Amino acid sequence: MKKLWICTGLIALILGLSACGTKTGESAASASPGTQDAANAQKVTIVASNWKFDKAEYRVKKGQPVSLTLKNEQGVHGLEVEKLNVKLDNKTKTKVFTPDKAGRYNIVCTIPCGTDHLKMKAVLVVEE
Ligand SMILES: [Cu+2]
Repeated sequence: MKKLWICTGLIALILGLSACGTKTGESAASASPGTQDAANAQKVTIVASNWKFDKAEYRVKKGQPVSLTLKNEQGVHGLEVEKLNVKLDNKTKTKVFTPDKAGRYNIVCTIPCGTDHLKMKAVLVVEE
């Protein structure tokens, strides 16, 4: 019986922690009043260099607009979020979209950028 309580406690703790983790992402999207979607969007910036994206995973919430920006810090890279039809490059650096399905979406580089082009991969995690 005691074991069960410990388990429940652990689960509550884990849930609490993950809730905190997502809060930080939300607070980054501080909205300026008077504008719609783009202002309320969860802002995510992906920084690309030779030959990687700055994070392995980028997290957003399902059903809320996402303003996704590509920043080329070194070299020229593009990106595509597979299955979400989001493509960014130096011409289109930011796109606002609303993921309506939770899941993991691969992010790949779309511009043949050199030696380790094929290693440029990350994941957009859309959380419930
Ligand atoms: Cu590339």
